[in-house]
Parts: sequence; structure tokens; C-alpha cells
Amino acid sequence: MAHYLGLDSSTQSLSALIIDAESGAVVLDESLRFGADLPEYGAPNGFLENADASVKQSDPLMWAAAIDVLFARLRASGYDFSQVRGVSGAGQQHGSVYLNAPIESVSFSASSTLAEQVKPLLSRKVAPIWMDSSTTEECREITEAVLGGEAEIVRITGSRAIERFTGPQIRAFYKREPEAYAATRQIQLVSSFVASLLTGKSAPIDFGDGAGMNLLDLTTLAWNPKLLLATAPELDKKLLPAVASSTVVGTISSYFVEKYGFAAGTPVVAFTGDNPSSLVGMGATRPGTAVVSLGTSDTFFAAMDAPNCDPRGFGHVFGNPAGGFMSLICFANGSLAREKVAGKLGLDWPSFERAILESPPGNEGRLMLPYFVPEITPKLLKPEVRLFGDDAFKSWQTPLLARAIVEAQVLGMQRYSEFIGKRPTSILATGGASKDRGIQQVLADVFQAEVRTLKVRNSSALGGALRAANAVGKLSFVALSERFAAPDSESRVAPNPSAVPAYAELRARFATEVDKLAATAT
Ligand code: XUL
Repeated sequence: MAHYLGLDSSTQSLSALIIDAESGAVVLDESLRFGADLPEYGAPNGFLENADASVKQSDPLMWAAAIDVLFARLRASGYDFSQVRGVSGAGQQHGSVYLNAPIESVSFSASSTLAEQVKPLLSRKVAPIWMDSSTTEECREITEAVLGGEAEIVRITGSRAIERFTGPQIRAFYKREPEAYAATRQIQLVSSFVASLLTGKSAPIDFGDGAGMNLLDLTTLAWNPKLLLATAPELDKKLLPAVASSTVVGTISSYFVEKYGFAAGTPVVAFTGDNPSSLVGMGATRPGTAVVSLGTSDTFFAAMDAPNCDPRGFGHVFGNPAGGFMSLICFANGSLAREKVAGKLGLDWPSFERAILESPPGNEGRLMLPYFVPEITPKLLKPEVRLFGDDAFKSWQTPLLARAIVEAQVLGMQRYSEFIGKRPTSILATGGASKDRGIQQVLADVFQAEVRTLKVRNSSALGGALRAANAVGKLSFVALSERFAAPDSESRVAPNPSAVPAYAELRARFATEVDKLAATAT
């Protein structure tokens, strides 16, 4: 029996998933919700109240407290942590934790809590998280400070300077609280902070999550001196060198051995970002398989051999924990926009699905630009919905609008993921709307790729457990994917080749209209 533990410290919850790598069983899959289980931290949705809606911060002590609460719960339910052979995991990307001394300066005692003991180390009480959009000025400053500007930052880091990315967030901290910044000895990401707590020593940031900082050079896989300088003074001294995701960064600290019964010496593998971890948990670590996650916002991600950058500057390049790179493209108008259309038409989800399945691919040329909220890809600061077609369509009187929104979303995914270079032959759909057969068919037809769904619920925590099994147990990702990320056997949707001409036409029209809109709207 070889158990591996994967953790996922996400925006709203901490999850723990344990696998038995040999039998292929998920032994345990438990989550704790920060809002409901740790109400004393005042973060019902995982972040703290702030009068400025663009500021989104969390309390790092809440993340530490969550580890104690969840582990205590698992132990009380009878789980014997001494069976765990290796630990790894993930954190919400981009969020940062500021420490006035390395973690190893505390000798953690099992008679107190992690949160109490780590508290004196925080040089900043709060941690900015990925939902923060308050750093537009800092993005501009960083871009202006680098010779070659935006194109050069994209070339080096795989993304233009982005508000939620860690570099612009560090710069904002340095400008707003210079003394606290100067007192900071070490900056951690959420992922490396959790790994540091587990090992009781400073854990390095891995390439997967490090690429979401606007600081990592994708060619050398080291912090880029020009960007460090453009971001904040002395930043090079506050970051440990980044490491490969498969690095064993330490062993579980005596705190966890004494308190929860882990075996002394249990290896801890570098933690990574939740998206790179999901790539592993979904079994999509090799180019050719893309993951489409249909949530509040939709994301499209896929493995890449080379760090191909998006010339348009919307997509990102992160490290693939299995080696190589991955792309990630985020669309703000996901479920939110589908809900708006269903609501306007008075359709429940089964009728929404039927409306798509009963209408022809390409919608006979009808087209929607579906930006009900400001969009990330393409960048649109103001919402804008445009309809092109007959009068019934334009006056919101036909269920064909259900097909129109989904086709526009999928055409957007295809257009803005072209830079990845390899056309996906297979798409794994996940998230709330992924069971909709209509959406699955549009995905299959537009991409001319097979679409499948997986049984996996918690792909990021599962990715952590699989990475631990790979790095410690030397099991290959191929074998692990076969065991843990097998597609649901009934879920295969094949592309319809006769849809190709209709989509060739609609794709061209979408490109013309979306470019016109983007040119006027930003
Ligand atoms: C990715 C991003 C989010 C967070 C969510 O760039 O910002 O997906 O990782 O946890």
C-alpha cells in the first residue's frame, strides 16, 4: 500500500485527496471551506472585505489554520497518516505571502498551532490574491521600465504585465508600504508557503507557478534580472531560486509527525499552481489534449513542448509540472454569460441544451459577440453584446441565441488558443457546464476534436497526489493517468465532419467582428 497526499489551497477552500497509487483507488477526498469552517477570519468567500472592489486580499494565517483543522478532522475520522509515502499539492496562482524571516527561524511546537507560530513572521498581514485588479499603474510602470516594453515582457515571461500577477503586486506593496517591503526577507507564493509550512523550512517556488509572476525567464528558468529591477528594489534577495516541479523540497516537519502521526522523513515535493496541478490531475500533460474548464469564467489550457507566447498578449505560459510548458487562456464571459442568455430567453438548462442540439452547426450565419461583463480575452474594458442575423434573432426572440452564445465562446477559445501551435485532437471538458451535450457537440465540431469528460472532481488536489507518486514513488505520469484520470466511458462525443464548412464561414465572420469591437472598445 503506497498512499500519496495531494493538497489544494484554493480561493475558497483547502482540499486533501489521498490516493493508493498501486490499487488506483482514491482513498480520501475531503475539503474545508474557509468561509464556513473558519468564520473567525472574516472571509466568507475566501478573501477579506475591502472598500475598494479592485483590492482582493486574504489572510495567510487562515491558510495555515486550515491545514490544522483539516488534518485534525482526517485524523479524528480514523485516517492513519503514517501510510502517506509522499506529499505535494497546489495553491491558487499569483497570490503572495511576505515574511520578515525564513520559516526555519521558528521551531514549530506541536502544543501550539501553525497559525499562532507563523504569525510573528508575517511582514505583511494580508496576501494579495489572483482576483486583485488594483495594479494597473504598476503594470504600466513595469512595462515602461523594460526596454522593448510589452513585447519583451511577453517574450521573457510568457505574459504581458498583468494586474493579478505577482510582480505588479509586489511593486504595489513596495510603493504603498515601503517600510514593510524593506522589512520583508522572503516572498512566497501560496503554493510555496504551504510547502514551507509542511516542511518547516523555506520551500522554493516551482517553475509551474513561478511563471505566473511576470518575473521568471522561460528560457533560463531563473528570475530575470531586468524584470526584478523593474519591479522593486532588492527583489533578487527576497526570492529563492525557482526549481523544477518534481523537486523534493524537504521532509514533513516534526510538528506534523507529533501532531498528526505522519512518518518521520516523509518527502514533500514542490507545490505548484492550481492550473498546472489540474493539468496533471486531468491527465493532459502531453500536447494534443486540451482542457476546457467551464466555470464562472471559462479557461482553456494545454501542454506545449516549447514556451510559445501569445503575440496578442492575452494567453499565458506556465510551467508544465510533468516537463515543458502549458498555456492558459482565461475568458471572463463563461457561465455568467450563458446564464444571462438562458435567463433572457426563460430557458432552464435542459431546454438550453435542447436548443443547441436542435439547431444547425454555424447557426446559418447568425453570430453573437457575447461580452456581458468586461472581457479578459480579448481585452474589453466595457461589456458589449452584439447580434448579427435576422430580426427575430436580433430582438432576443429565438432559442437560436443559446447556440449563438456557445458558438461564440468556443470560436473565441479556438481563435485565442491558436498560438499554442498544436491543434488539439482531444478535449477534456470539466466544470459545471461540461455535462451539457449541446456544449460538448459545439466544442467537438468547432475544434474537430473528440470531447470527453472525466470522473475526477478535484483535479488540482489529485494532481498533487499524482505528482507526489511520480516524484517519490517513481511511477510514470502515463501509468498514473491511466489509473486515476480515465475518461468517463460513456462521455465520448465525436466531431461531425459536415460542420466544417459552416464553421469556416462563421469563424471568419467572428474574427472580423471581434477585431472591430476590440479596436473600438479598448
Ligand atoms: C490563473 C488564475 C486563476 C487562479 C485560481 O491565471 O488567476 O485560475 O489560479 O485559483
